[in-house]
Amino acid sequence: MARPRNTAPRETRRTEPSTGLEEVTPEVLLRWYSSMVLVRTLDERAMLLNRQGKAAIVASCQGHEAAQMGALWAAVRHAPSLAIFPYYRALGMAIAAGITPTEALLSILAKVGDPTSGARQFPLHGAVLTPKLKVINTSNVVAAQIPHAVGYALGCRMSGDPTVTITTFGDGATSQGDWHEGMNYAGIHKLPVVFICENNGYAISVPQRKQMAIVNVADRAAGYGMPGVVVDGTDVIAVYEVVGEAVRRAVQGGGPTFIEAKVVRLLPHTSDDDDRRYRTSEEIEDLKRRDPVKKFKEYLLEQGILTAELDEQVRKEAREQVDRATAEAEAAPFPDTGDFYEHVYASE
Ligand SMILES: Cc1ncc(C[n+]2csc(CCOP(=O)(O)OP(=O)(O)O)c2C)c(N)n1
Repeated sequence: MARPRNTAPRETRRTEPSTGLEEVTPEVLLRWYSSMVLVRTLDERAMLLNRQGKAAIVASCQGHEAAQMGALWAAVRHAPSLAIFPYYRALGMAIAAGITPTEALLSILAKVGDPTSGARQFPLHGAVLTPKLKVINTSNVVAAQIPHAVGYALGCRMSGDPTVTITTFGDGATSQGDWHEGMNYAGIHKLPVVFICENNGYAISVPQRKQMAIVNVADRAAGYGMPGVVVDGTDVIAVYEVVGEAVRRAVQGGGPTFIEAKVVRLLPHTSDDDDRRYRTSEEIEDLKRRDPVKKFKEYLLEQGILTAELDEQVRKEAREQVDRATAEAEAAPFPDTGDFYEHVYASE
């Protein structure tokens, strides 16, 4: 695990330029850990609800938590305002953006109260607005959100809006024309966009080596005139650092950055997929060694920030919170078929 730079002695810290990490205290690290445990518990519950026939489809984010949450925490901290265009595997990002576990489960179960699409779309797809953060569109169409994000950033530039735009996607999305077009345009116009590739090594069953002849997707960024940064996406502190740097660069007019966060996909592609057909159990066991929640726990234990007792308490609270959210979401009604056309056409 990367160490927060603020662990440096006080004298060194004062002479260094701001890393934006000064406020990452042990308390903050513990809060991050609790949030990551909550997302893991919620994701496991969503998969369970799918197996009970209650959630139609789940695209698990297990293994992507550090990349999604570390990125958003850094971006919220460093951007005056944010616009986000994520992809479908984004439960961690949604919770970091302020969606509650109950709201997430209302969306996953397609119930009344889903704040993203009113239960009309794939879970957690749609716009969510808070004063500092706008989730404009979550895309299920691979890479479609990338030109949208770039166009949005251009609109902000033209209207003098200092918003930084972030878009996230998988490695497979970088095989799509939309990605290349978006990257190219952002590079030419030096737009304030941070492109975050959550590279889990697979596009459903297609391994990276069958998608591209390079090891690091980030190598492609040079072709679009922007920095390409590789980061261990299972290390929340490392992600926080590189995304913070990219956001500050965007804010200062330095243009776009491409970040490749190397993550692990601990579960099948979605609840509809059977990865035993293309991954060995040895490979999955190996990936578990890079489980971001487990790694962060080990780091915090090692640093004396977390204890076994505190960890048990964090997990108990997460279970209780997810149990309450499940009960609330299960008790909520399904939308009335009579309002099927609402939110499609403007009402008078
Ligand atoms: C334009 C388009 N083509 C195909 C699909 C079907 N599809 C859904 S997810 C996916 C793989 C995407 O893989 P990647 O971008 O690596 O993201 P990951 O799911 O691995 O996180 C494909 C091909 C789609 N949704 N949209």
